[in-house]
Amino acid sequence: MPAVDILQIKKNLKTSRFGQAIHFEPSIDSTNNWALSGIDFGAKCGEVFLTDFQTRGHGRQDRVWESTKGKNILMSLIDEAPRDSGKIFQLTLVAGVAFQEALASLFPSLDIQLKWPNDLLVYPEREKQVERVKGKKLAGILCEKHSSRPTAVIGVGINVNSTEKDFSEPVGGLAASLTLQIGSPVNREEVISACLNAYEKWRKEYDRFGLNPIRTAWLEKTDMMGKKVRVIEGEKIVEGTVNDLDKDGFLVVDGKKVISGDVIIL
Ligand code: BT5
Repeated sequence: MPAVDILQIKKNLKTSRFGQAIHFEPSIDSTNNWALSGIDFGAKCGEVFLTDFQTRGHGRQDRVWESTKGKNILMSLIDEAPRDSGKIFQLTLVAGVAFQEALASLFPSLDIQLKWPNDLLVYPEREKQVERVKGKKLAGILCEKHSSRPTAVIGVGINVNSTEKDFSEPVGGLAASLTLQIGSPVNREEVISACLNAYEKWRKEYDRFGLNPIRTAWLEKTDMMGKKVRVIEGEKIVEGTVNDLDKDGFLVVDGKKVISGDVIIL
């Protein structure tokens, strides 16, 4: 696969901010780490960090994010952190809504749904379903705050051209890629431009009106509501039914707010 083509990404950008500066390295430890340290060297909001391969790509709690060289999207954006540091997590929801919208508009045949707090899942086409099957993880978002500045980094890993043999044993059964769903190779640059365009649009919406419109869009792009789930928050494991996404962006399960953790749809 050729390296990601920055000029091709820029050709389709409609943003005034996100992606106006794009940095690319063929290999890096993690684009989130790279963007966070870039801030120390003067990198500004809107700058984008892309790579073809990560040696220490990570998810939450330092879990490994795997990706075969040159096949997928590994991208981090620098953004202003909300003034209230407790709300940084809300940027994960902004990004989720934006990236779901971008992917759903490029690939209208796919059923792509948000899973709280940071996943995009893809389900087999509805028509083909005999009974409800589990969604597979197409993308994961990791939002991290800079240690001393009011700046955040939004990282996203999107499985674009990975095939089944590219995934490791435990991840393979739970992961999906665009090419596996569509059945043909997918242009990464087009997906990146669409994601940046959508992120800028939804970020402006969040700036103007707060979480409310994001919450409404998020609820339209998820099928978690009413589902039975298992929530794992550290040592605590509870099962219940998802009732809502509350006004602050927390999941509500059996009337109780879930602040963080892993949610398994049962
Ligand atoms: C996430 O974490 O889903 C956030 C992943 C963010 C990755 C991006 S890549 C660019 C940027 N730079 C970084 O270093 N990170 C960001 P979490 O919810 O903790 O999920 C992690 C779990 O997803 C792992 O423990 C695996 O089970 C699974 N996983 C790992 N690689 C995967 C893949 N390629 N596709 C689907 N699932 C995967």
